[in-house]
Amino acid sequence: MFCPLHPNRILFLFLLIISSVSFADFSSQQHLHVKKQQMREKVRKMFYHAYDNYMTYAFPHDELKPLTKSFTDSLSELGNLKLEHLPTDYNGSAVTLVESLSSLAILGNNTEFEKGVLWLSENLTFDIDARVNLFECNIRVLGGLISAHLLAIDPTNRLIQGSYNNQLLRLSEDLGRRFLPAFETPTGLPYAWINLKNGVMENETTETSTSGCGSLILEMGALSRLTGDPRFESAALRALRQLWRMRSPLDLLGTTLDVVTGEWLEYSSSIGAGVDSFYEYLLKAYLLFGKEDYWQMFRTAYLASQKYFRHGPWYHEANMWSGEPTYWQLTSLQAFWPGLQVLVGDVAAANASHREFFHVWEKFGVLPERYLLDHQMIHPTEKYYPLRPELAESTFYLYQATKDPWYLDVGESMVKSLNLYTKVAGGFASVRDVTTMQLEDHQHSFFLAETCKYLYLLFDDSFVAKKNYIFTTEGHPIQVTSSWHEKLPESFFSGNWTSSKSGAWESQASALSMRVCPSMALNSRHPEQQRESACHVPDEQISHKCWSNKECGVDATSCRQRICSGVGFCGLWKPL
Ligand code: DMJ
Repeated sequence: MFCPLHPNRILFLFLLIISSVSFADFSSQQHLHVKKQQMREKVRKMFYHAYDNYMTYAFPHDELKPLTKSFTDSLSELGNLKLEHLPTDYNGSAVTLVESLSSLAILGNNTEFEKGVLWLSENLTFDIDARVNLFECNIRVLGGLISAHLLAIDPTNRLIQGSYNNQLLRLSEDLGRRFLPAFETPTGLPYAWINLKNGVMENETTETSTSGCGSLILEMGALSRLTGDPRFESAALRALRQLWRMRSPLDLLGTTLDVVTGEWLEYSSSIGAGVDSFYEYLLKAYLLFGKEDYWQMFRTAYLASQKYFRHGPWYHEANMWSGEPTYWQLTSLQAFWPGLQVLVGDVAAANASHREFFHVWEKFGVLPERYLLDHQMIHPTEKYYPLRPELAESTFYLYQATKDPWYLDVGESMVKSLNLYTKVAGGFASVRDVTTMQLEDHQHSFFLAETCKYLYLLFDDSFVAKKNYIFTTEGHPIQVTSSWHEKLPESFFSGNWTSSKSGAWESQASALSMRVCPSMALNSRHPEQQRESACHVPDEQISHKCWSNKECGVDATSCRQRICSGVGFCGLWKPL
């Protein structure tokens, strides 16, 4: 029997539904809150297990050997330098401590931060007869010191109780000066190796990588701004411009090159090892300094990478001259790319790739260094996982952009794996072979600088909230300030993140997204479905009709140029 409801009953039912919906909402928010809190504590424990063991068994040497509870002086070992080159009384440069400072600040451990700063102020010296890798020393030591200096002088952080007299800045300046002879080449491209005491060594190799000479601008630029000495920024910028001039007509760069002749040595190009942070620094230099130049270079390089490397969610390697695919491999370093894509607002592409990386992580328990995409198998010799941070980093950025709790689950699963497979009594050990989970006696400093930091920030972003930090490639935060930025505060760029709200969907996206792909509608009803790839260029006519190729755009999924068919329609036609 049909029984019409009394209006009061309708009202009552309506209120009941509303309250149960909001109760469900409330309890799921509560659940999220509790989960975040628990996970944050788990990551905090991980950090201190790694840090305390380093301080007990390795400090002041560079890195911890967690299986034998001993140390390695990796700053000078990076790139297989023989230890005989070092003075006998060399005790290391406390690289892991330098790398840990910004993480300690993020964890809110003011006491340990201050202790570390004071110890380094009194004991760290770069006047050592050691040949170091310029790129590694720049991102780990110079970046670590500059970031810690900026955190120490930031009155809102109150990290230092006593007085701080810019000791870390003076150390940074000293180190930066020792870098400068590396740039004295006919091309301005720096040598990959430099002796901290004696400059470039005789018969030094002239071979370097694209990332090696194209990812110095953040640290050296910041150093110039802080000291007033323009030489650091000029040297890094000159190298970057030279590298850019050497790009192919397809806007691709190779992987290795000669700093004296300026010739490419390895033509295969990718977003992974040997090139990765070059892309990252173009974008982040734009975010930090606001120079239009950086944006133009980044945009061109980014679109070329989408066009020639991307295959669905994957990125293969390609020949820089022909654009033809060379190696169909996933490398674990590539996993930073989705994080970078979030910064440009290319969230859909970021999400798709991130899922594939996580799929491989799940398949093995951790991410193998190299995975053959065409054979769906692990690379026969690169089966290791050295506690790399890149997947955690991208997971953090994607969670910031979407607030999709799925990314928290990803983080939880990573934390579980790290504790299960890599935690030992003496710290966290790298995995030598992900198929057997056999361990290796090395805890890289980036585990503290990046892996633990990004996992912590995933569950507790209070440190970054309301502040515009960019993170260097080694995870060291540098705040974006108007005094360093060409456009702030007048420009559109009012923060790293802009919020957009539409119905139930609330998201944050980089303000830059509008620059990459203006057709991305942030306020549409289902933005998660509508977000497009950055490379998308619509056909001129909605009907897709055309007279010539010029009227055709770029396909959003494959990033390939659409062409005009014989009967006058744009499409991804195979050439006849
Ligand atoms: C880090 O030292 C930096 O992120 C670098 O750019 C490449 N990756 C390692 C850690 O995997």
